[in-house]
Amino acid sequence: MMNKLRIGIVCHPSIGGSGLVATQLGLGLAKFGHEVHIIAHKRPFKLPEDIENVVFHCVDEVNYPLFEGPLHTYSLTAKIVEVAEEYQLDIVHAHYAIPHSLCAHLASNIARYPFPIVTTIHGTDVTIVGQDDAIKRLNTFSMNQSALLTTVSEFQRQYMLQEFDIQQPINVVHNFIDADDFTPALQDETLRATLAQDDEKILMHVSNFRPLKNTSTVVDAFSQLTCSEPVRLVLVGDGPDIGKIKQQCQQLNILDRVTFTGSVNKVERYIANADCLIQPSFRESFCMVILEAMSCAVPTVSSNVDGIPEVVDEGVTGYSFPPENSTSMAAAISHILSDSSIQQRLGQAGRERAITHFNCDNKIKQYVDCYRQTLARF
Ligand code: GMT
Repeated sequence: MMNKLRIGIVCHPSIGGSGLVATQLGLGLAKFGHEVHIIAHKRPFKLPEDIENVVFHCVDEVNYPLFEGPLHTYSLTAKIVEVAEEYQLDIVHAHYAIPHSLCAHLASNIARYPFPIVTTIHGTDVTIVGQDDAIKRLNTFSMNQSALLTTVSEFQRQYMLQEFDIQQPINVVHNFIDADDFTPALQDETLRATLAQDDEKILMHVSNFRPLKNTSTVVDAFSQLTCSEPVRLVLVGDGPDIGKIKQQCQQLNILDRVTFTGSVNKVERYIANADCLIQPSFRESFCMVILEAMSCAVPTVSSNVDGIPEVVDEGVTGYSFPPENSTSMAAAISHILSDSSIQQRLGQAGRERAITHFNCDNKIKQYVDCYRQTLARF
């Protein structure tokens, strides 16, 4: 290996795409021999203990009755300063502009020696939160203070260039998947039996049930299926819209054909047992769940917004439509579930695409190139 890098990774630890990608990146970098320091408010849900070359640094809360709430951003900044100085970090990689990149910038100014910052934009930080005028200024500032920006799709790169006055280079590094973790080999009759009857096909949706995931369209499409075989809708995850979804199912009188799993830890075990996945999001810079399904050889029916067309191969790994078009989604799902050879062909093509286009090791090497490029210019 060329010289080892000492990399700080700042991320959201909760269940969600950006934290997952940041954690997988940290583990991959460590596997290649780099020293990785993950800095977050709690241990990321996918970060095991005792991994060689990985140290987790928990940000302590600063709480005092004078303040309205805990001082998250200051305590994060202080922790980045402490870790950067103690371990002599070469670089800090912030996942999300606000607040992580801004905190890293502040930390670099406070630390005894400055370090360069790479910021990855995952989508929500600039497309949704970033639309607030005040936050937009902070986003623009923190992105321009980064030595290099990366983002997870070409769509997202174009969006950043159009919406923000960006002065720094933006590299696209698509998200990636470990095809040994997300594999059809995880199909498991015992788990499947807890989700559906033996004779039922499984249509699955996985999300955090926020409004942008458009979960009412999942239920609409399910209620319009025309397959001859029985189909069960399995909803994996939890979030603000789950109550509305239960009501919608009740009104349509289909509640007895829907399974709600709530939040799960090993989502791959569930996805591997699906016959088709539906993700009709209104916004999605990439959509990790679609890639996870492809890797498990599960065909996908999704919206065709933002970065999704870069993930799927239309008509080859699945089908995509405008987010409101539940009728076409229902027709595509019925087509897939009515013929197991179609299901298998699309699923297999998805797995091949996941392995060839979104290979974990290749993307990690791309990130290492980004770090070296940055250090050469710093
Ligand atoms: O979409 C979410 O609800 C979670 C969000 C996040 O910030 O973790 O996901 C964003 O980052 C993921 C990882 O890069 C992408 O796969 C998601 O498409 C992106 N979400 C949006 O753009 C809405």
